[in-house]
Amino acid sequence: MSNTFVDAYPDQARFIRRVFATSFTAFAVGAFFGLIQALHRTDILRVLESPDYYTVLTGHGVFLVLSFTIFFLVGVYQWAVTDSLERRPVDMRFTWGWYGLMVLGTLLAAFAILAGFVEEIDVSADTLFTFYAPLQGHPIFYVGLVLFVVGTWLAGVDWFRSWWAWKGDHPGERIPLPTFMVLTTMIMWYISSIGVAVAILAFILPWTLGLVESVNPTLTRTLFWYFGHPVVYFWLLPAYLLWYILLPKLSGGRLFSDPLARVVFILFILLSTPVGIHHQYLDPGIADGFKFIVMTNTMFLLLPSLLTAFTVVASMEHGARQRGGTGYVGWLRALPWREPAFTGMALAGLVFAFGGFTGIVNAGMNINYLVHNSLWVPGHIHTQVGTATALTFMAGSYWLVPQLTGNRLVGRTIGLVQVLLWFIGIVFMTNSMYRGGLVGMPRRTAEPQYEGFQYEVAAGSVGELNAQLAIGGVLLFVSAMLFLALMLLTLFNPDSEPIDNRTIPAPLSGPDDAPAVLDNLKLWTAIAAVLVLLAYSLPLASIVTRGGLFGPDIGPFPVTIEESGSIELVRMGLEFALETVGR
Ligand code: HEM
Ligand SMILES: [Cu+2]
Repeated sequence: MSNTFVDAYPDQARFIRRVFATSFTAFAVGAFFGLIQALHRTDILRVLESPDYYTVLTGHGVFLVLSFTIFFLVGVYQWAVTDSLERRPVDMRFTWGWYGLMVLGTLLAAFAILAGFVEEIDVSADTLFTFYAPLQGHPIFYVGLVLFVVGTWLAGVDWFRSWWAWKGDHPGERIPLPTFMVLTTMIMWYISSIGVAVAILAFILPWTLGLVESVNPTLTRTLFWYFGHPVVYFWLLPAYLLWYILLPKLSGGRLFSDPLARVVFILFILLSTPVGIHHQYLDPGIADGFKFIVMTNTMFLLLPSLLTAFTVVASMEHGARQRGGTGYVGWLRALPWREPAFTGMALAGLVFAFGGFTGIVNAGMNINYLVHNSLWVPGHIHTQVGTATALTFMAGSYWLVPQLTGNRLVGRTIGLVQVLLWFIGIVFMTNSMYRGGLVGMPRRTAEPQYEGFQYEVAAGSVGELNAQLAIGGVLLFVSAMLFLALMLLTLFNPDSEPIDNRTIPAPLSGPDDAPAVLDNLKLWTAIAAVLVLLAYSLPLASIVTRGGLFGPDIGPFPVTIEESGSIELVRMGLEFALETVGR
């Protein structure tokens, strides 16, 4: 008799399966768009006109870094809370409610993006996933984003409610580590997503609806990046959760230190938000002094990542030694390398380290000038969220999905090939992107070659870089499709039982070794708020003083939206909704 998650919580498992299916659908579309981009910008195969490249790129960004990652996050967090508190949500209808809101938001945003391909529909949102002014998309796009974010807020409320209910039954007990990670992530998310909510609701949406004449672009950019940096941790922290909770178990051991894990998550609450301006080193209108302070803060963010590297590798070593591994490095051989869930996560961690080093380059105020807006940046993106996160999610699914379905994983060896293919594909593609960026190849363009201009590549050639990018992109796409196929087959593989049970072994150093103050979430939230005020009040005040709340009158660029019937419809819908709520 198996003891899986679905045996204990069948309706929860059904819910999480649905959430994962949504996430994987977004992944499929996004990966397909990625393939189109890789082949188009290297001029190997062009299935679209170049102007449509921006529609594809917007879809790629939004579907992957917002839909795929965040739906996976809410699925994995739902699992983590239920499993570690050993209780169902207070009200399952509420749970389905926020999921429904997130789906509705995604559908609206997806419609606005994809309608850009259809000339007959007067709707488009080629704003890229960094949707600040002066790029302007159709209001439906922003309404969708807002609903999606509100959905995630309610998901957090749901998890906090579960925790409060649990606390009533377990007075004085330490918060179980997985739930602790969920709650701290959500605190970070509440603090940071306020920025994007204000940007959209107060400025961008009224502007696209024609209610205000113009916006202050520096202000909307700053509000966007206020959220735009922490959102990268929102993608990453569920991967951290899997590294801390699942990886030690898969290695055959136990988590090295629960207290260190708690410290890491607290550090993310404190440090994630006050650094967003590091995306604006080249923006005029923000004084160098502020940028310099932000650079210093950013370098502190290395700390939680280094602590994580230490804790996770120590846990793996412990596991390997439990399995008979010996020697300074010889223990590495004793790890379960034939297990795709393990190998995928280990490779993801390796790539993450490399992404961290390139992130230091981006973070440096002076060398940032060298790589800014070049192909280097998507190189960095694909090592971080595109691999550390995405590959961990895929690898984690090889363990989680059998838990959620009660079925044995289909094609373990193919799974191993799949994670290796992703790793090889990312090495090719990002190698090309990093090197291309260093010689000045621009990002976000269908036509990176200029007439009568040659890139000076120190070693190799532009042709070789293009070939690597295209080969890498194809391998990644094949890998993504293999993953999805294995997931589908596993879902339809009844009459089988998973090999593993759901118990997560206790850490070597448990929660009782952690100072009680770590669990004082109110205290950390207050300190985080103070740090945010310190980092942002002066820059924002100076931006508003100089440019005004709604800015000088600037025209939207370049995706102008004409007053049209569909905008009128959205406006009427919003007015109706406001009236209904007001009543
Ligand atoms: C099949 C796998 C993938 C392929 C072939 C691929 C390919 C590409 C290419 C070629 C670009 C550069 C476009 C340009 O600047 O002109 C790009 C950008 C990007 N990719 Fe991917 N990618 C893949 C998977 C992913 C994943 C899994 C993520 C995140 C979870 C991701 C996130 C991004 C982001 C955020 C950008 C930047 C978008 C922008 O500049 O607005 N990609 N991708
Ligand atoms: Cu950042």
